[in-house]
Amino acid sequence: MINRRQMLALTGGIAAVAAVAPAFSFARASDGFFEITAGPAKKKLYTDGDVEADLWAYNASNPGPQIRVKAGERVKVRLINNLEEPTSIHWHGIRIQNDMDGVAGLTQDPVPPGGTFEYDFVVPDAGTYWYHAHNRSWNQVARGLYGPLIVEEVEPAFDRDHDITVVIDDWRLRDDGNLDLESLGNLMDWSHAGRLGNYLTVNGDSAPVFPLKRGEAYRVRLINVANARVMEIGADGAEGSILAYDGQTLPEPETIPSDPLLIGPAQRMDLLIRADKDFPLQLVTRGDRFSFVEFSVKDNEGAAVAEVKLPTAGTLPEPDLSSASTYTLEMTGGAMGQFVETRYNGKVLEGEDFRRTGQVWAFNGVANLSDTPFFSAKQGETIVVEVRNETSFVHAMHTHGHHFRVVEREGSTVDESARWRDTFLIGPSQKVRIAFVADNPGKWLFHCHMLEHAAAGMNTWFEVA
Ligand SMILES: [Cu+2]
Repeated sequence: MINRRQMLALTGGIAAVAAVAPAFSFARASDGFFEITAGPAKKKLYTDGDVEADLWAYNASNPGPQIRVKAGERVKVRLINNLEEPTSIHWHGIRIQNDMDGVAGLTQDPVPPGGTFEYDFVVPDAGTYWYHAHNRSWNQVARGLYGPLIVEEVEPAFDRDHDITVVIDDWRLRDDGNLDLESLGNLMDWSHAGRLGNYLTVNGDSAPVFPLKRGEAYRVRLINVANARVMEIGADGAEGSILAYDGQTLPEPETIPSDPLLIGPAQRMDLLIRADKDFPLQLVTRGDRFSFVEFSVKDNEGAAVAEVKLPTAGTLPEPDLSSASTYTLEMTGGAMGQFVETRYNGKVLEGEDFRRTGQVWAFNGVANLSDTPFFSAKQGETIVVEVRNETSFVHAMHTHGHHFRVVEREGSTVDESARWRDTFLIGPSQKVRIAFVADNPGKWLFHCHMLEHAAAGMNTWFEVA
């Protein structure tokens, strides 16, 4: 097997080919539904590999077709399942109507092979989102079942030529360039940091180059679709600011810090970039830096540089901490974790049960979903969840149907108070408190977005009446 250093090093050589933001196309059926077919597809990922990789893809494309709509519009998608196993689509970060959330086993039945499902929902907030398979997602997302979902402002702040989507994935490939399927489901990955890849792509390509015009302002939408990799991204040379986290625009842009940008699995970050000279984005890992995308600056031939009107922040209901109901979530399990009695499907796990069931993590002593919710909220109630990570690993916790504020992060001096998020990172032994208004009725998943951790127990759900 190619080791991580060799493979990541491959992305160090920037491709000579200029890649513009890919044009995505859709078949729209006569009844107005976009059709998305999940099925097998081939694509060469590893440029020096011998073979095309056998992927699972939406409309035979990796990433899946880019869905672009405007805030307040309806999205109608007919999912057609041409896979060999059941599937569903989750619309990550959308404050969506519950029965359209796409969580197989909680908000809908999985769509069987040969079956279809019609998603029909309104997107309330402009921002950067994505969609992905939500049945056996540790397997289906790893094979390529995801795509960007971009909700434009009603009056877009940037035109299409100045709005760049950067979908970043890490794949685990074999020497010949095909997917390493044998390692899927490996309990070693499940009980450690999740299934990390050894090869990065951007919009399904190796190290693409995006041309920019000198001095002009661009929005760059970064989306981490990796199963488990927390990406530390060096953006030295990028002059600009952070406009949004997880799809929600900040009231005031933040300056891009000199430290690498930290983007966990499923998280997004929108940057405002204005460049005078070429610069790469680099993955920082174990002290090394690997360029995985380059922005190449061209003269704008004396044309006037357009003024930018910044996007404005949305209006989410602000949590009222004085009246909040507080719940505690203890995360336990995994390698090097303290042993805690764990129940799965109502039964205490012991001995060989862990290996047999693959349930090696737990929330409050329960692995995966139980019949009763973690908590039940009244609609409009402010909820505070105090999450205590009693494990030896970092996690990426995701709430469905709601964005939240991080109101306390143990040991941190970073001011996160202006940010809304749908996914937060929590370090080993760290305590984080989040707060949100439970305003969206239904049954909502709350889970680790390191997909192996979720499959191995880090899943719970809450109910809003
Ligand atoms: Cu995790």
